Amino acid sequence: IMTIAVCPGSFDPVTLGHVDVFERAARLFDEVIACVVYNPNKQGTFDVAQRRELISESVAHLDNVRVDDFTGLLVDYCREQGAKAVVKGLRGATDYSYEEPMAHMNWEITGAGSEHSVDTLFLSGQPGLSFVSSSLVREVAKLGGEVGHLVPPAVASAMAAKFG
Ligand code: COD
Repeated sequence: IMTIAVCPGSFDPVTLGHVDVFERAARLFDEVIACVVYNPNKQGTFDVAQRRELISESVAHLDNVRVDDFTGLLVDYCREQGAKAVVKGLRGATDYSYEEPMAHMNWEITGAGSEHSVDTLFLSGQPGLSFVSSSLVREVAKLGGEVGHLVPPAVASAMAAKFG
């Protein structure tokens, strides 16, 4: 049986912190889906198609990672894809306090151990990237700071094109 994991996020834009999580999940599962989960009422900085494209370019070296997008309840998407696991990166205790109730909720509403239960696995992010978030990277880039070493090359180019 093929093991499938979903790595969900806003990825606006994808950073090297996210790519580290995709790479590590790709070692553990047969197939990994990097899924842009978006809110149709929120515009975001990059549109969904561009976020997907930037992820695709950043995971071109990983042949068992594919890219998708979704709006709605994450566990519905997982069931649709046959994924029993959500994999997320943790940058520390603050991420954990935000993620823990979602992990429990997703487990509970999928039947807490039933055939379709969705579990959440946390990977501890690389300490050297623990300060990296999409929002800070955007802010620094917008204000003219150098973030090229914190994002994949495709993202650095896209931000240069967008913010000048
Ligand atoms: N190192 C390690 N991990 C990192 C790093 C880093 N430097 N940066 C980010 N991460 C992790 C984050 O902790 C997060 O887990 C993931 O990468 C994605 O990050 P973001 O910022 O792109 O995405 P978020 O946090 O905005 O995504 C939230 C979701 C869209 C996944 C969440 O809101 C969701 O599941 N929504 C769907 C609706 C739903 O089902 N709601 C009910 C939930 S119980």
